[in-house]
Amino acid sequence: MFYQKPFTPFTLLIALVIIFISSDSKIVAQGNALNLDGNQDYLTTPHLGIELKEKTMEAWVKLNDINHMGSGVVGIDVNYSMPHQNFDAITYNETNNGWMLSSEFFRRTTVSGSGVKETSTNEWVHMAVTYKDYDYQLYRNGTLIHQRTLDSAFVFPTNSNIIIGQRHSFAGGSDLNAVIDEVRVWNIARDSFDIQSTMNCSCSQMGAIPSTGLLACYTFDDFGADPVLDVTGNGYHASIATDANTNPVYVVSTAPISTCAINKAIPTLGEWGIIILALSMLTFGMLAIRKNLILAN
Ligand SMILES: [Ca+2]
Ligand SMILES: [Ca+2]
Repeated sequence: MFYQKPFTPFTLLIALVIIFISSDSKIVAQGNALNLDGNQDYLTTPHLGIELKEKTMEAWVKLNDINHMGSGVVGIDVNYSMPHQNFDAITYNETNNGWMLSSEFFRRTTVSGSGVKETSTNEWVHMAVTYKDYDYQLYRNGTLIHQRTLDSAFVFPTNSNIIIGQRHSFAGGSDLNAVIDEVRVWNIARDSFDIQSTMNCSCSQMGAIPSTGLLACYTFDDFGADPVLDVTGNGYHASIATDANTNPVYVVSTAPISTCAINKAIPTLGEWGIIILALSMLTFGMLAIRKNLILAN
């Protein structure tokens, strides 16, 4: 007589494998962020060692002072002797117009009309900027708030470095008064989809952030570390500047960085192993059922 269990161990295994493979979200542990006090709190990296023209810089920021003027979040800086210093940076309020792009002598400085200002010290915002030749784009929370197409992109020389929490390294570079997290620098100009799709992701989540073009990423999850680890493996660890007052403080991050979609189009080697194992067990199971049916008849 024909008999088949509605739910065999083999179908259970297959169901588990399918759930595992199709799952596109993984929980990221609550990480840390860095609180900068607006007074000599900033970080710098070793020289990039490559020329940098196209680029993307992004970070989560929670301002401690929404009226602070001219502070830099993240930038690229090369400090020859003046007047040859060059920098590009995401800054807040240098001209009292909220978020903007700053540069040496305002050469590539740009802001949208009256600008976009923050109204709360309790709100995390994601800021991103992309630089292509004659195309600079500034995003707030993944939304384009300003585009400028008047200027060529500056080619930063190999002895440039990443600067975090300061507009520029030369004297007078206003220091950031904010909590920051998940700071990234790319040597490509990312598009809006790419920025939106990864802004809530962390470099600490394996596979969540594309590695192509990613120069440096700081999660600040290496609690207390100085220099702050560049988790890409490219070695651009960010040293905390010597501070004559209160140093930057690591804090538990409340930035909206948690679960994240991961492209599962290509299974990993381990996943291929599980698939092959499951298919083998399924085949043996089918054969066993078939054998039982033959014997039963
Ligand atoms: Ca973090
Ligand atoms: Ca300080």
